[in-house]
Amino acid sequence: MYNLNFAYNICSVVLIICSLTTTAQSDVPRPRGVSLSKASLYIPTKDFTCFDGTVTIPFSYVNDDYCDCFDGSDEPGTSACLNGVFHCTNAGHRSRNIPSSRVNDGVCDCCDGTDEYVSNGGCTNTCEELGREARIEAQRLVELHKAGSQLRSDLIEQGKKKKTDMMDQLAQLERDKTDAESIKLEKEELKVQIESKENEALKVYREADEAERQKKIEEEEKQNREEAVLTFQYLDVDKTGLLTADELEAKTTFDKDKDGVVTEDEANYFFGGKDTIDLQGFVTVTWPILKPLLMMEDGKFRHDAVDEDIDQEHDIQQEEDDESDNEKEILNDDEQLEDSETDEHDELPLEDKEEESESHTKHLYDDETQKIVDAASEAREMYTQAERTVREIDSNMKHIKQNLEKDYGVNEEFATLDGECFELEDKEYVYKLCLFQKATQKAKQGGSEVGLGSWGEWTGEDKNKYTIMKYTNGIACWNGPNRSTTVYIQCGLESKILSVSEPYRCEYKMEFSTPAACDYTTLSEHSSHDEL
Ligand code: MAN
Repeated sequence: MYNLNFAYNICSVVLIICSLTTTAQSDVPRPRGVSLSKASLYIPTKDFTCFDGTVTIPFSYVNDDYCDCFDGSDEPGTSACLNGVFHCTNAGHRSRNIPSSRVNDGVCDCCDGTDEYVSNGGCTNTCEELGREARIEAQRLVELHKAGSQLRSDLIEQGKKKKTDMMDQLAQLERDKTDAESIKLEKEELKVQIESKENEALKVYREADEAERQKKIEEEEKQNREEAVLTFQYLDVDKTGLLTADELEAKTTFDKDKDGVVTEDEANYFFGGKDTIDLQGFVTVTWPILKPLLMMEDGKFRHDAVDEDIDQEHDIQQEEDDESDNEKEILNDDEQLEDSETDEHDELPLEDKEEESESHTKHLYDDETQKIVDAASEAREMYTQAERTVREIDSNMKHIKQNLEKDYGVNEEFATLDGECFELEDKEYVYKLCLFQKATQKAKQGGSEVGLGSWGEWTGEDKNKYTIMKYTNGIACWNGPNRSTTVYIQCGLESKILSVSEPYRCEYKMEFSTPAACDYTTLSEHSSHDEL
């Protein structure tokens, strides 16, 4: 509706003059419903050829209330053809074409009432009045455009300056980038050199670390085996060197289904499918399955529970068993194991551990190595900084290039509005338009901002290109398309949102006024041209 309004407004000056011309020439004889421009195609002394050239008929067939032409051109003043066009002269106002099917339909479409000639449809001629209003509106627009044109000129000047500044900045950034890249290269070379030295200097420390790591692994393996052996000896009640299902009977850890009985099948599971298992088998087959179970039972994934579990059973057995001394020894050994494990499992948070090991290794370097390590850290830091500088320059350049590519109007009149944000509240929402960036909506009762679209393009037609902006790809509508916003731009002395509506779900419409749209020259060009 607005774009029509806009075209209407812009052209109203033209049309007022047109209507004057029409009045002056309205006496030219022509069939009813024919415009002045088409009058020469209807010559009463000649046959009439339909506009599409398909049929030629005697002139008397024109407006005889029978449709002879496929294009309806023989019946401009009747409703006989579905596709005909009736021209209202509308003297005093702007002339108008309506579908000829509306002729004599009882509705006054032309302000001069000529479309309702049979009954005269009770139509009164309102053209003078409407024309007067239109002339006042046209005058208002002329005044508005005049008043806004100085502001527009300022915006053009600022816009052009903004573009030139951006180009200068880009040129400067290009120079900066060349420098920054050579610095980066230099820092990289330094880093590579010193890192190679560092690598060499740390070799001996790395080897020592690796040896220490290996040693630790071996110790752990040894300790694990010892634990396994102690557990085996403890479970091997009859000291035959072979574990049997009977020996596991009272040990709840092996009672997988927790039914209170350790069956042969359950024992076999721990014996790798066999009826018995010897120490070697226990260490390699049983212990890897058993240990995690014992740790889990404990709830800490530690060995303590095994021991407690086994200790309890052990206590019971002690009363029955004569070999209690031996078991006491095992218990003592277990306690020792527990102690050493507790130390080991006293976990520090990972970061602390890393810090600890870092500072630990730091202090281990000899002075010369430490100097090299410090120099390498510094070189790495310098390189990272140089790299960051290049990245920052790249990102600035990208941003400026994007802006330089934006269409800010024929004279850059919209350039200064880029990034300017305007708000308008209705009952439910606060709408925000950041020109050439995005449109958003925020519910007054709370919640986050909803994107109604990002800057897309100008979509006005031809001369009116810079009257419609499209913002697309907003947040997806529930079961619908992505939200989008169409902004209709008109001349106004102030840049602001005039109205917001949602004519279709998730398709928003904003009316926006700005002096940037006060193109007085176009307006006066129209009027002077039409006056002629
Ligand atoms: C929100 C708002 C409305 C929109 C609905 C669609 O409530 O963005 O503008 O119509 O979602 O579900």
